[in-house]
Amino acid sequence: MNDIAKRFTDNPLLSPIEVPPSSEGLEITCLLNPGVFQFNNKTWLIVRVAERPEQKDEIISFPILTETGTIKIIEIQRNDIDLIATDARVINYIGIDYLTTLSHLRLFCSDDGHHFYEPEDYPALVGEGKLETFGIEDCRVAQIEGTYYLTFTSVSDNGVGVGLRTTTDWKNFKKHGMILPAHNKDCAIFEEKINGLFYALHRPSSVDIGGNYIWIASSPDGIHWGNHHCILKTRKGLWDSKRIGAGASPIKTEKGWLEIYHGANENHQYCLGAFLMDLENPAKVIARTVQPIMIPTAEYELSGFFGNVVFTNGHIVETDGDTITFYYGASDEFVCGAQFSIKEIFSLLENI
Ligand code: MAN
Repeated sequence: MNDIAKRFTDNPLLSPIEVPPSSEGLEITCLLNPGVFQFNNKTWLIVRVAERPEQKDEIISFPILTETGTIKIIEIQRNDIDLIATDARVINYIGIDYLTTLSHLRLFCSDDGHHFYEPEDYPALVGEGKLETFGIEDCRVAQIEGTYYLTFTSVSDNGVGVGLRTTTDWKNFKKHGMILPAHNKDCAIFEEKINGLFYALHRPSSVDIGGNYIWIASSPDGIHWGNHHCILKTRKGLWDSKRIGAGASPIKTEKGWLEIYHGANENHQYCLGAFLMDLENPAKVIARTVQPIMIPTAEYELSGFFGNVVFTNGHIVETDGDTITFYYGASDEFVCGAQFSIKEIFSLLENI
């Protein structure tokens, strides 16, 4: 492999075919982009489960949630002149954008970090209300002073924003609504306060002026965010030329806060890179990798629901202080695992 990720030999760890759908009439199309945390001496994944009805030749069909939480199936003839369906992930019909699948979040746990199963009595998290009718996606988990903060993408016809729920036991959740409004996603909260404040990376997008850049914000309570700064931009001609977004919570090292992020180019190839923020003032980026540290290369990364994608939003730092075990979505269809060495990432960081 032409990168520094050491992929698990038993990848993919989870495939859609191994898991039961949430309701009759739906099938799981993708299992992807898990948030990762440790709880009760186990490794847990909060996996994005994307579903839709079995597809027929002449009709595209997909589920959406009503405001009261029931599932409604929308069906559109493939030859309808008002349909634009060029991306597997989204369609446009009579001027309105929809997702082709509806996502919820489901918990899996493991004793060895390789074999994951769905534990009994832990609820799935589903979209709720007007701002989540197209589902919830790509959850990051930050553990701060005994509370888990779940930041995820909330999608509806109003736009794409960042939702927050908190929990201490993974059975009861407090809903804080949308903390960063549309268009915003890829929100990763730091797992430690800095000078008494919470910090988070996030990714607002601008349609015209600006771009898909990584920003930082701070907050007195983890819920209300302000003091926004744009800290990292896309780079013309490189692998991260079109859009970038934070992965999981930054990792505290002696040299600074280390963040693994995803970047996409004009061909929608998603790779991973890293950057380093100042320990005291994380709005200051000190260094960044020039080449990707992970490139879609394995068969399961190259072809699937949306091929040529590696996307991570969850990891664990092992007790050796150097190994990052991370989990990632491969081709938007499978959950996989791999490892990085922090030392090796540092050897590729270049000061900026
Ligand atoms: C976007 C999101 C992710 C997805 C990538 C690649 O960033 O929808 O969930 O994994 O695109 O398709």
